[in-house]
Amino acid sequence: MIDLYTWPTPNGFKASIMLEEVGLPYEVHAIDIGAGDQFKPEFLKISPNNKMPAIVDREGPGGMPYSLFESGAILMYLAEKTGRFWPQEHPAKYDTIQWLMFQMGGVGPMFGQAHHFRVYAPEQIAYAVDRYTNEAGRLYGVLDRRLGEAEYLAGDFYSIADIATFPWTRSIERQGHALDDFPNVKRWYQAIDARPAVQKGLQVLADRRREGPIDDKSRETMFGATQYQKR
Ligand SMILES: N[C@@H](CCC(=O)N[C@@H](CS)C(=O)NCC(=O)O)C(=O)O
Repeated sequence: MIDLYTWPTPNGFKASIMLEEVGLPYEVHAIDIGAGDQFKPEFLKISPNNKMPAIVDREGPGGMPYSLFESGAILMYLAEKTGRFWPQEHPAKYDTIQWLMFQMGGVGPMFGQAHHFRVYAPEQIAYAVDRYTNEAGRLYGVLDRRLGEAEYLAGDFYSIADIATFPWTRSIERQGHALDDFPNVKRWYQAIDARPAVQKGLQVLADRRREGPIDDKSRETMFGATQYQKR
């Protein structure tokens, strides 16, 4: 049994989609990041960077409980545990890793900043909005060129690199772009969106997702004094 600590955000959906894809039993624990659950001492023990998702595998290596934070590491762990979605032979192994790292180091942080300055920031700062909207567009261009030469990011197989990237592309309008401008990304997006396990993973805590502008309490918790107090 896997304990999944999550919230309905792109990073959270990576883990819930993967758990649905591999078919491991899991129990969901909501970490309401607007309410400050990520700062609770019991959560910080498994996720010291106060971010979700995190997992605890009750039957980890050696039969002992094992906890893990960082969505990319969680995907690799679950892939290795089940032998799914991460081929171990060369070159497929590192073809997968390079696109997973591209997501973790590029797509996630840059799209996240685009969301921040376009949607969450209390004031519109033109330089920041332009910078991250442009960077998101550049990264969509990289994805589109890659998906013009390969069916999936790592090659002709669906992998943890796709599972990591897909949830972020669901919010393309929030990043200031449109799928119609990236036809190869659109083709890939529609294929992944049609997978039943993906749809089930996207249902995890979906009823708790808040649409619309962020409220002041959540903004303070995530981007104000609560986030930056010394712990
Ligand atoms: N690199 C991390 C990023 C996770 C992350 O940014 N999680 C956000 C929500 S999507 C979070 O937990 N934010 C709470 C906070 O910063 O206080 C991963 O991929 O797991």
